[in-house]
Amino acid sequence: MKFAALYFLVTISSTASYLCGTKSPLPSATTNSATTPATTPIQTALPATTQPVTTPAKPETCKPVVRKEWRNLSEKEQQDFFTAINILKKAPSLGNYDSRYDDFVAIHSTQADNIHFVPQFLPWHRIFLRSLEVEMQKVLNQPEYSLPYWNKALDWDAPEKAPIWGPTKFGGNGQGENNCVLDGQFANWNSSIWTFYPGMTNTKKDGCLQRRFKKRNNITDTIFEFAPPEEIAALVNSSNQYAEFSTNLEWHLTHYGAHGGIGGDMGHFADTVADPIFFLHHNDLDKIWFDWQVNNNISDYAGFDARGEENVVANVTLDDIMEPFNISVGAVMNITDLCYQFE
Ligand SMILES: [Cu+2]
Repeated sequence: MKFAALYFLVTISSTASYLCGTKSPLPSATTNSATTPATTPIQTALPATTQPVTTPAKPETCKPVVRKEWRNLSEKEQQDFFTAINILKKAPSLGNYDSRYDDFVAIHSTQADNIHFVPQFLPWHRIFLRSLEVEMQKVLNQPEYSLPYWNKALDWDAPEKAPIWGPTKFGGNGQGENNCVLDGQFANWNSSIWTFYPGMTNTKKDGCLQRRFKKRNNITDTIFEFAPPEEIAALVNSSNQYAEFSTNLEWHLTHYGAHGGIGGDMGHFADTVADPIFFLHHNDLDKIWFDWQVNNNISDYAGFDARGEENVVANVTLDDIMEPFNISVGAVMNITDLCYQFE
């Protein structure tokens, strides 16, 4: 837990039709109690909880949606993002949570210890983003809708100046004692936090959506630098082995810098999904992984379990099932199989 807390914070200063299948009927909403496989002591320590996932549909041929960088979206496409997220925030949970959006927060929070510092980091976040994208398509009634990404490297030296922020977009820094987000399209969101991470309190905390920008040069409302484009290029070329690349990416400034730099909910290891900027940030990471896959090996999968004191080689295969989506790692290696591509 100490390790996890360090993950985002210390570093700077220093199921649904996830697959193809536009013709298939909407998946029926089901809940199932999490049956996290008890393969490690850490996993067994996770409390059982309601997992509000939708049933995966069977793959069919599909026309991939095209994910675009935020600033390449039209005004309407940007607004579609906010509309969909706010519909989900008002829609009822499929589990015991505050809203359909909060189901996603809870899924990540519940799985937090199974999906970080391990090879599943990248594939799990990929299917997680895809499951949100499918929900957004449904609520917008736009099968062609695609989840945007934020190319953070374009804003690396002054991330607070990125066009995603502002009173008609994501809003800005949190205000007041509790760092509540008071402007933008998520202004005054209630952001209930569940912490299922072992060692943290397993209770819900009602509060606001929080941001607490990590200042650059001690200037108010700035965000500490992200990684510039040449460092992203170096990251993509840092290794031709998935095991190494995945670790490099997870520990790279382009990952932790956005979590810790935006801070507040984003800086929280388990509950980071409470801030919708999470999805644009992780979609950027998904694209970086995809770029690596194209340059190297689309189905390379291996790696280390870095959750303990020492890195150990993890015994993983493409057949491993990702909870609670009940889908194999191998099924998400090629993004075309998940029915999306990047522009
Ligand atoms: Cu995560």
